[in-house]
Amino acid sequence: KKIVAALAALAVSAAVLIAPAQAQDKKYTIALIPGLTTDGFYITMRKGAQAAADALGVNLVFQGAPDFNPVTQVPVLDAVIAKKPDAILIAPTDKVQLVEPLRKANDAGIPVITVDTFIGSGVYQTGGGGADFPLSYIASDNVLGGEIAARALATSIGDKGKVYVSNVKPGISTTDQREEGFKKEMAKHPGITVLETQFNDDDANKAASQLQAVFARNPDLVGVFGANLFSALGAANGVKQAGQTGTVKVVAFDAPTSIVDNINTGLVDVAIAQHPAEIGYYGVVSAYAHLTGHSIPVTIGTGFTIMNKSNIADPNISKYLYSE
Ligand code: T6T
Repeated sequence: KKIVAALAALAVSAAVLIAPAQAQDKKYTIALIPGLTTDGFYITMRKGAQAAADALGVNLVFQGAPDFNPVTQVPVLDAVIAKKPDAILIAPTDKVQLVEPLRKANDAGIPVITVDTFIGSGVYQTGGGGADFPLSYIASDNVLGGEIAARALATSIGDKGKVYVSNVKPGISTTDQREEGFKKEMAKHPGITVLETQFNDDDANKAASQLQAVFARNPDLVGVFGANLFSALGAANGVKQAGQTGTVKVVAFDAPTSIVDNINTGLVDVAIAQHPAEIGYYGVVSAYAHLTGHSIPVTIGTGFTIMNKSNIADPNISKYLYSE
């Protein structure tokens, strides 16, 4: 009887001990604001974020603008701040223009983590003020990505001839860094001339017409680096429309599913896939770790997968193609 009574008492005290812990179990809401909603890169990032949210019992809100533009992203951010989520993950569409809008979130006590792109210099938590308030930056190494692209293009064109970068617009951390890495590497290839960058505002049609205009001015053009998904798809279409498939080589950043056909037909030589699902997953995990009292790394670097004709059929490679 004594033993039963003791066990019962133990059970009661255990229940008392457990109950407050359960009562504290808060369901966190984490908002993910992409660069834009209709981009396979961010759609894939959302999937990774959702996988982590499901595993951790977090409520994930995905809210973004239809285009990659601070003018449309800032009102979305303001609306998200007004709903007071527990944390914000955001791909800021401009290094400078998103600083003050994001400071509002930080001042309201909402932790900010940037995914894919950064604000300021991308070096956070230095104590230096300015744009260093986000807790963490989770992304690809975009300078390295640009260097990889340059080496691939140099190989494709036999290390000589004229090339250019098809890019989005200045002020975006990712695509600025890709161009920087590309030019840094190309400086080591004296036989290659890098022509003036063409900015397409993330419009594939514009990138296609620019390719044709550059080719008209430079009939000896041998290559182009498309510095993001729409730049690359557009530049590749431009090459096709100019009837230069295989003659003007294309190296693409990003890996939408349509890149498979472009690789198989020889329109695109190499695609550099980022790992957006990984960025989303670790974004949510980091926010959750912070919210539950753990310290988190100030940067998390995610990887690349290099795709070409010889490996694109391999499931270990094709699994990195982006979702639609
Ligand atoms: O390349 C990605 C992303 O990394 C960049 O910041 C913006 O463009 C993409 O979303 C592709 O369209």
